[in-house]
Amino acid sequence: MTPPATTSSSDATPAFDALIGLGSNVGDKEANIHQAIALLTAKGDIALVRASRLYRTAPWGVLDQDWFVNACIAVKTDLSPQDLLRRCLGIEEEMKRVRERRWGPRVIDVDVLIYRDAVLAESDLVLPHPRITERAFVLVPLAEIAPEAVVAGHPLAHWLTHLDASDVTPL
Ligand code: PH2
Ligand code: MG
Ligand code: MG
Repeated sequence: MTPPATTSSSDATPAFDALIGLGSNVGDKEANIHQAIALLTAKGDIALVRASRLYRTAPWGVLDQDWFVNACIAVKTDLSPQDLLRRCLGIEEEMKRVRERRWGPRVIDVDVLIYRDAVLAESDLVLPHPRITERAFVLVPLAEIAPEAVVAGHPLAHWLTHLDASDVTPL
């Protein structure tokens, strides 16, 4: 097993095993994010290390839908990437997510973004998540909790300088 990802000793950021992204644009968006985090950590095998603020974000990809609330969390877990993915999808199911349109409206989306140093390209799980560097709604909350995490050869803070993040604002 690879060791947990770590951040620099120059700040107080604790070590984590995985970084997870959360999004909602249906119903009580803020409550949905909080509920998903509570469900994710309820069994005791996923521990919350750090949570970003909640952000109001403009829709990306499919533009004719309501604005989103997005957040990211850092967790400690011994679950494998696949087991962690299954838990994330299980929470979406429990919260009655309906999949109609790719990138369309959803009560909750829970994505495994980074798992330790894992580089995976499985049919249902690509790590690091392939679109992190293109999406300000992911990058801004993620860089808040793990600015030195490396994606595609550069720390998140680097990618942030390449994106317009003006439509991602803390709630
Ligand atoms: N998720 C998508 C597509 N577009 N836009 C925002 N602002 N936030 C999201 O979480 C989001 C999106 C597909 O995962
Ligand atoms: Mg998803
Ligand atoms: Mg997603």
